[in-house]
Amino acid sequence: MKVIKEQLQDENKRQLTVHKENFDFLANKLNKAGKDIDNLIERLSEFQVAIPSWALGAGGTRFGRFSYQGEPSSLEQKLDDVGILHALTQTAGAISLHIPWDIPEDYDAVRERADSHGLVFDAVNSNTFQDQKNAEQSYRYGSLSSNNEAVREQAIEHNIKVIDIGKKLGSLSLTVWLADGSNFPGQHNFQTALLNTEWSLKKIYSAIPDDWKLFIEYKPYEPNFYSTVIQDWGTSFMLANSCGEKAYTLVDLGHHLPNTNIEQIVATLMLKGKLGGFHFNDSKYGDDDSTVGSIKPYALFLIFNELVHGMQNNTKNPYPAWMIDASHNIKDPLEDLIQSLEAIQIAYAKSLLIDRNKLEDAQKANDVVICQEILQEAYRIDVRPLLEHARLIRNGALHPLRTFRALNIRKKLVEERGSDSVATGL
Ligand SMILES: [Mn+2]
Repeated sequence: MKVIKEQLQDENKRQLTVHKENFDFLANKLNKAGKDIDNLIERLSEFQVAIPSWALGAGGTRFGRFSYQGEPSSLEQKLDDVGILHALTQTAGAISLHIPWDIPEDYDAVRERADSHGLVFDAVNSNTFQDQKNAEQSYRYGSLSSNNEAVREQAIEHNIKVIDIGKKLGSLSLTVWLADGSNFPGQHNFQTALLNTEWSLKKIYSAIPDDWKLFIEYKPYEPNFYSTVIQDWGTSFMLANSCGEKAYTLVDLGHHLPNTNIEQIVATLMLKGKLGGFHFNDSKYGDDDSTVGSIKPYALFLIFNELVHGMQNNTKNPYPAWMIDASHNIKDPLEDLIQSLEAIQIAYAKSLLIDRNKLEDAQKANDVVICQEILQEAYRIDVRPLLEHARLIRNGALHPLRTFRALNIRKKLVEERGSDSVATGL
């Protein structure tokens, strides 16, 4: 299914007068403060965030899963869902596939379908945290880190197959999230597990095409509860350096222990040119994968402050690959993603409004109070009319969530797919 352009425009017309009032008020204020509105709008329009195929169905917990009606049960339907998000928000122009959950049967058809929605294929994600049917080796005790070479070889082969699938779709990166670790003290020889992982990653790296990037994700715990082999950014950074210049660290917001200063990690990695990818979500306790900005929007803004600084100053660092890695358990998955996309754009827009020259002066003068004032001045501006404007000029929805509901999109998806369709892979 597709969002009908005319219906979307009708909705926009109804909301246009209020938008114009709000936009003019804000634009006037920002103009007076010397901000370049056109440039801001352009930056917001350019900012595209990939949607992972696994976020389109309701997520579960280890206690159970409550399906959401009308979930996409094929790769084609997943593309349609991201197409709907992109039509409304104009900021979800890419999809990130998970292999083996999303292996295309007909590559031409899948590429065409994506193209018809204006979507490109972002990073492909491998899976060595589950055993696949008829697999010779089990990942029960690890994959890339396994002390059994046959297990490592199988996991490496899988990653190389994922690269091949990605090549056929036009992806330009592979993300490796390694669940390997140990559950009890003494289970792992930490050094052996790390050396085995390095050995495996180097083999995968040698299959990475020249115009591709390898992203290495880290996470402190879960699914293993005593140790994780790639537990933190330092370990990921070390492994990326040991693989080579096409390997980078990937920061997932949920993959930190509570109160970790993620903005500082971002700054350090960008300074060293090694922040390759970024996964958005939010959390209260652990890797909760909650809606972006739902718990700690100010922390997200501070992270964006460093991302913007890095994008402006660290020319060695590539433009990061942005993705939402959230999956909620009770909300409509598409509404949840619309809320996440909005939160990301809000944090980005606010961080673009930080007066960086003034901040630098205040930092040099050690004027701690003014440093805080400058950040909070930007944070307190309601930037939503800028987001609306950026969507409007790209023929998106002024208000994506309201439009999603006004056009009864979920109801139509249920009619089309049935009330018991379940997203594949979940
Ligand atoms: Mn992630």
